[in-house]
Amino acid sequence: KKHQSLVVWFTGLSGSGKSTLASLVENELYKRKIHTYSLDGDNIRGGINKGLGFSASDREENLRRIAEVARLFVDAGVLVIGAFISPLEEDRNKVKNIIGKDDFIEIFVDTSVEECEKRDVKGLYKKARAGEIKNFTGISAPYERPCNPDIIIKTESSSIEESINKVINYILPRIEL
Ligand code: GGZ
Repeated sequence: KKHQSLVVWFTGLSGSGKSTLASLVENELYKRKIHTYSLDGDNIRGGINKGLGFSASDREENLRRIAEVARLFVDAGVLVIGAFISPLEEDRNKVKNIIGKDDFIEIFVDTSVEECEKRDVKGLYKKARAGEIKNFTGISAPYERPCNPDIIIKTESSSIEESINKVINYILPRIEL
């Protein structure tokens, strides 16, 4: 069965390039008149999940609620793009089960912690190293590489165009046009 609505889920470290990719992919889908909505830390952690932090249990609850919201959007016929670190395989599997495995595409943005730390766009790695941010993924909290992602994007060795094409070419045949 083909769907117009499903969830395209980007997982990877802070600074891996998830949000950048997500927004470029959304642009491409927009050009093709596909109705999308992006969920990310900015519109989730500041609102519905205000009050949740970065302990393992807060991350689990963060992701559970996001999955429930994403499911509602899918029911409403919208293609959801999610960009969350979602560091644990178990939590990602729970997300997948809430959304439904047939409506879930997992994209691993595989950028090494060394590279993310070198980029350090927001200065968070520096703060994490200094102990000013606790439980920081990749430094003082775990990131488990996905066991079986649908797509792996290596931002250190592929161009942004290549990466976008890889995602778009995977999505398009899976949605009704
Ligand atoms: C990881 C943190 C932390 C800690 C604040 N660990 O690069 P950013 O800044 O803009 O995106 C990161 C965002 C991660 O939120 P998620 O909801 O995606 O995380 S999870 O899926 O694990 O629930 C980062 C910022 O929040 N941030 N503290 N300790 N990232």
